[in-house]
Amino acid sequence: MAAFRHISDAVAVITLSNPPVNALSSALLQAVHKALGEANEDSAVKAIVLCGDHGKFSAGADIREFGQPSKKRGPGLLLLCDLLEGSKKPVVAAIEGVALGGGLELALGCHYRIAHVQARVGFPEVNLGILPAASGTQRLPRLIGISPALSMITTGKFVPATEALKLGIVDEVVNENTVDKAIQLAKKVIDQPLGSRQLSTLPVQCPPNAEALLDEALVKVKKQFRGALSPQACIEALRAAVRLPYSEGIKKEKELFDFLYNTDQPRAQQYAFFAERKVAKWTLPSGVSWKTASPQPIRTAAVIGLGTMGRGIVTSLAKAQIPVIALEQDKKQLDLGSKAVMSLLDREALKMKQLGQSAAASQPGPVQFTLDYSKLKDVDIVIEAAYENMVLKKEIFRRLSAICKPKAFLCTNTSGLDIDEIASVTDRPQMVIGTHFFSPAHIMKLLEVVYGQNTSSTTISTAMHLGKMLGKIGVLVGNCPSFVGNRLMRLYIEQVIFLVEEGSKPEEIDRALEDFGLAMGPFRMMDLSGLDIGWKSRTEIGLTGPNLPTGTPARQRGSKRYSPLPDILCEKGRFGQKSGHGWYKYEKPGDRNAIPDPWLHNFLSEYRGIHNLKSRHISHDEIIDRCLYALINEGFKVLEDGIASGPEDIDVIYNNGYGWPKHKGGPMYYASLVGLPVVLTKLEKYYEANPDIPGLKPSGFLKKLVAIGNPPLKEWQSHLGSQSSKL
Ligand code: HSC
Ligand code: NAD
Repeated sequence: MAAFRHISDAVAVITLSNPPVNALSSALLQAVHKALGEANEDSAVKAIVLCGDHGKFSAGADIREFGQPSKKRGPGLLLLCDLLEGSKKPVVAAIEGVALGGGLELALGCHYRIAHVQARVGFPEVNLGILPAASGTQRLPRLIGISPALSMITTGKFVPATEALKLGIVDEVVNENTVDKAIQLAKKVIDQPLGSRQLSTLPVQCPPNAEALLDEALVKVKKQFRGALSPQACIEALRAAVRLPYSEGIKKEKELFDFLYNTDQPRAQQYAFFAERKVAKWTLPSGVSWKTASPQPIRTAAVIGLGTMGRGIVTSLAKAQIPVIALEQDKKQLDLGSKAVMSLLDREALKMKQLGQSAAASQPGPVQFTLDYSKLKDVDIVIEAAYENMVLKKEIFRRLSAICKPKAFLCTNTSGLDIDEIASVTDRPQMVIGTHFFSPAHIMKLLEVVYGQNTSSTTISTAMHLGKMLGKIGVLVGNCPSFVGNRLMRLYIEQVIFLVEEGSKPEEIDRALEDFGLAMGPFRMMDLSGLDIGWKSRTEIGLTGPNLPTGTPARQRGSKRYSPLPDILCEKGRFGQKSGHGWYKYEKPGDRNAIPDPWLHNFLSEYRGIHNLKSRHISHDEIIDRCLYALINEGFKVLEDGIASGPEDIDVIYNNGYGWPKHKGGPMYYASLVGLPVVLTKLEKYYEANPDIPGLKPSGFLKKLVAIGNPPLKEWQSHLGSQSSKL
């Protein structure tokens, strides 16, 4: 690792080099500091270019060094930014690939910036629970104004070079060798005055309503990222830029950084960052892994079924410029589905345009709509998204097996049916896999990739690679009813409904869990996805409806407690948003604003009367503990069963598919933070009070971890021993 110096016609080129992303480790900062000092001392050098190796400028501070004692660090990043700006010789940043976080701060310290057309810049610190803390919050608004700086710093979005040019972040965008262009510019500006290029000396460009803008942004982030501190701190740092001179603003930036750093949130968010990278490196219990398996190319795809999920999956494939054939069962559904897809694609193209993407990059892949299965004979992959019904899915897979070319991969978007049973009707069970998208499929980042007992490593690798092509985070999981995400969710939903039976109102439970940070409370979520879906599948498996054995107590199935509440709501036509009422009421069907419903409150009182249930006050803490610990307990059972390969996998699934707040790391991380002995004690207490709810019975693995002294999360898997994978 080095920042080597190379002189080209009076221009010193300092290259950041720390593969793979030139993260600004202390060693690299030290090397740059030294090279800059030498360049400034050397009378043959008249100008300096700062660039990055491996086609990237820099992805910012080395996140792996966070939390290490600061005395180990050499010269700080802030000092380096100041030294660059203070250099008497013009410094030009040549930005290729990315200039993110501290990388962009370094570039803002330079006097000029040139970017390659495919480069992206941004301040993603907010996603790591911190803020740009090496002058980013003070220099950026001095360059581009408070409003765009506010948007960039609070969202962490990556800005493409062309947009960065429009905003004034870079001086020039080039299509050819960026370093050569930067050298040319550096030569041109030798001996020119640098005053106007030293951002720290400039006033902040701010409109008269700047304070109001900041107040408005604060309200927005408090609502959108409930409980997350870094977006609020970013706004306060920008407020300091508006109100204070640069030197004072810098002090405030540091104060806010120190404040955030002393909370749990940065560690949780940085854990989530590395967990997302870890899940890409999958390994099967057999030892086969991402390193040894290679993906097959996916040039064309087909999607079966254009309902809620199929539409989003087609859009996602087309957005990734993969040509798609979309197939429906009849003309009416095909017309409905094709209209919906075209409108989604139009919206996506508009979004891309607004983000500054070129027309070519915003152009989706072609979509062909058909009723004819024979059209699928040459596609590389098929994703089935028809109704959740095993008989139907088997019928479709039999047909696909007969029609598709032998090398075509066959995927199902089932939410939890047995992948092996589906694969068993095909001529290629090794090429069958679950690709479980989340709704809306063109937006949600998560893709659960479910492998069956015959699924080959090439198929896994191809499905994981497809996820990457679609901009998703693929997590490989084993095959069991409901896989990982929905398996845990079932226990959580069960608790919230039992809590309503015991005395809570749906809106109280939603508020408690939303205050905790979840994107949406469980009752609003059930109303949004439709209560009838779960009702239909419970009826199909004989938990409700005409096939239920006579004499079954209403609130019991076998020896387990059962709540018929959602079934009764469905019998009354209360399916959620789509019917205008469910757990809440809505102004009209399809409306999104959930209004607490006095009818439901009366109905709940009557229901409790009928079933002799005594209503009691349930505290906010009990709501959180019972719902979350039931979910976490199932997480330990999933690990015990070898269905997920580590707690990080479960956390990535919850962070990206179920609206878990990233500043709390994920459910398993949260359990480690609370302490496993606390989780166990609470579960034991709730299970003792509710012995007919098996979901509250503490998992053996959780007990084992507590018995061996509550080891840190990264060591959990090593204690599984012979309990490991049963697949
Ligand atoms: C920061 O800059 C704070 C500053 O404001 C300074 C604060 C100063 C404090 C002063 C105190 C007063 N560090 O994602 P990939 C690794 S905060 C270390 O798979 P891609 C990654 O783990 C930073 N490692 O590749 C992986 O390693 P593995 C703000 C980093 O092509 C490998 O690189 N910057 C790293 O899909 C490849 O990564 C960010 O938040 C880093 N900064 O995406 C940017 N960045 O192979 C975070 C990456 O061992 N990075 N790695 O698994 C990204 O968004 C993506 O990695 C990229 C590349 C878009 C750069
Ligand atoms: P949906 O009812 O909205 O759509 C299903 C579509 O499949 C309908 O348009 C129907 O006409 C079509 N179809 C049925 N039989 C067909 C056949 N033989 N050939 C071609 N098309 C056929 O269902 P959905 O919500 O999109 O769910 C689809 C699948 O995705 C299910 O397996 C479901 O469990 C799963 N899933 C759903 C969600 C969700 O939130 N809705 C999330 C993840 C996974």
